[in-house]
Amino acid sequence: MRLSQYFLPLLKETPSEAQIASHRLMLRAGMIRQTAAGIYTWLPLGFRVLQKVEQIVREEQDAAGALELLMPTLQPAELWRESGRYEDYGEEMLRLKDRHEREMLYGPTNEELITEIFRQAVRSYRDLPKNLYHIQWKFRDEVRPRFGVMRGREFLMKDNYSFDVDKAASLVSYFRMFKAYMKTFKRMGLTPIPVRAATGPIGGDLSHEFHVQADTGESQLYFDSEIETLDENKLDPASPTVQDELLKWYAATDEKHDPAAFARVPEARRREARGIEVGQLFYFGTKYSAPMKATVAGPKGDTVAVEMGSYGIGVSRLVGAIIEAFHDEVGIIWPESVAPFRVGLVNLRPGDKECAEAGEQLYQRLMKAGIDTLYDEREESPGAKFAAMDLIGLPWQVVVGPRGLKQGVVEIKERKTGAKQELSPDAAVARLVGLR
Ligand code: 5CA
Repeated sequence: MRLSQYFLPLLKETPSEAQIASHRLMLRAGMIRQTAAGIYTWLPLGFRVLQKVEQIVREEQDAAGALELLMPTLQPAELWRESGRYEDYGEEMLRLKDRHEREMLYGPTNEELITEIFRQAVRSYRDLPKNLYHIQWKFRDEVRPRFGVMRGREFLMKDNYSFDVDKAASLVSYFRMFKAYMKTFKRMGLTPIPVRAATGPIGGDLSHEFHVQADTGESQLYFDSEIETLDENKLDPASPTVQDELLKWYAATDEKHDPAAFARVPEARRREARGIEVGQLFYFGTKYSAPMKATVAGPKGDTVAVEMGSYGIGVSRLVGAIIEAFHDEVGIIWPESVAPFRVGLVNLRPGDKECAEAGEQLYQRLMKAGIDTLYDEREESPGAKFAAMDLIGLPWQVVVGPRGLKQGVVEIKERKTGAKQELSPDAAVARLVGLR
């Protein structure tokens, strides 16, 4: 992509409404614009990151055996009356009426709708287990939308729902998601902290939240530092002791915190930190299937309400959380897996014939090698170009300038470390291809 043809409205000044780094940087780097309180437009650069995050989430869901579908954002109120949540959900639910005066709502989550889809189709335990997910916008009329996409009113969530014949099978589905979540967040460069959590309006009696540590996080965490090195590959979701294995390491939100149990963790391993909740798992048994009559014929010819769990990932929140984890005083530092482009190619003198030719050639070769490149060929001062590249945080910068070209070299800079290296254009391309 040529920067002169791109849509990248950078801000020089720090917007006064932004209180945390990720919100500030997303506005300054031209990733988002606020449309209304807690409602954002994703500009091209931000949208590329959102799609990368979404794709990682999707791949790990698919790998765990979940099936993607797409439910609508608008739902009929009757479904929520069946579960009893239409009244319970309160002010956070955005309610509306269509032209026939039918009561509708903008979905804050989808337990009722998926239960409706399931009960229409599945009749026998032989069709279980099933695990269905979608990645769709949600709306929650939060009292205090804040911190940009971190606590929005409209936000993108991956939510899935498992259906099993009994509790034991449902817990296997739960811990399969536990594993998938660990993998998902690690692929984004994050160190997820899974903690035992309260269930809130979703309900149920077993829940874990996954957190990213950040001083600006809204949750208080208490955990054993050993949980930071938890290797999900060693967890067997089908093992009856998997729950106990996880309980070995103390990890809880403040709602579930037990100071006496925490005190038994060796002092050197006790951590108290702030966290950003990027995902949550719920096991809630028959909370929805019983009142909504989502039943199947069981193995003994009896009729059983299916056992369910639901699992959410804050896809749009993750973009903010990743920035909270990876930035410095001048800008964002994208992990490669979610970077909007891998390389920023900076032409210091696009008006100069040699620079123009060398820059164009490099750009073509990088693109041909399948390396997403943002090519800055604008007439701007070098200082402004470097500042823009550091701000938007692409993992690699390649700088073409008249002085280097005289010696047959371009400069490669790694955004994360600031380490610079002079290489011939050939070697530079080979290096960037090889690093992938
Ligand atoms: N039905 C369940 C699981 S599918 C559910 O709704 N869970 S949730 O309430 O925990 O939301 C799932 C994830 O969405 C959260 O972990 C969080 O990362 C994200 N999320 C929740 N509220 C917001 C919000 N206001 N803004 C941005 N992300 C949010």
